[in-house]
Amino acid sequence: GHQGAVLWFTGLSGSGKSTVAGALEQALHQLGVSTYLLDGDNVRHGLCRDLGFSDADRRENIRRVGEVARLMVDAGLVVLTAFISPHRAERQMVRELLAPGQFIEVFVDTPLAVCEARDPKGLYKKARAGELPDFTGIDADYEAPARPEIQLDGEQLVTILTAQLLDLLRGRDII
Ligand code: GGZ
Repeated sequence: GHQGAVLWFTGLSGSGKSTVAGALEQALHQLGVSTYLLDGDNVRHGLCRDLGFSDADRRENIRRVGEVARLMVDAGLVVLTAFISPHRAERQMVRELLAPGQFIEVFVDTPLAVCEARDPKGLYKKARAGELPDFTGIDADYEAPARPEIQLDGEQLVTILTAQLLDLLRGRDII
């Protein structure tokens, strides 16, 4: 059957969260599944436009996204979120907002050196130059998930990662 759930992507900037979530969303649409993708592009310019990147602001960012995701799950959507969400406590907070089985933590595991080599927006370069303080992986921490529902090798092809996620969703009766 179909049931709502949140796929909570977490990983470094440049790890591939948004790319993989976007590809999964396309695949789900082809299967007729209703989805919504929440990411920095549609959240940090609106709902969370008052927030920056201090620990407190990141925490509030994740709290709001979690609450919105919960409302969308109640509406029956498969919600995909792509936020660094660097702290275990905040991811746990969102997990506890949802019913058991509705929170699927997706760790996009890409080594910092690979993310930094990709540097699609030049942000790592700026951070290394001291022009972007509190940058995750450089001078702000990232706490890798200890027991994510799934851990993806961020150096694999997006099509392979998408297939792994579809298998997981089928196995859990979400699609
Ligand atoms: C990390 C930052 C920072 C700092 C701006 N640290 O690669 P991007 O550009 O597109 O994704 C990053 C995004 C992170 O926002 P999130 O809402 O996902 O962060 S959190 O979950 O921690 O609240 C990056 C950009 O914003 N960015 N400054 N200092 N990433």
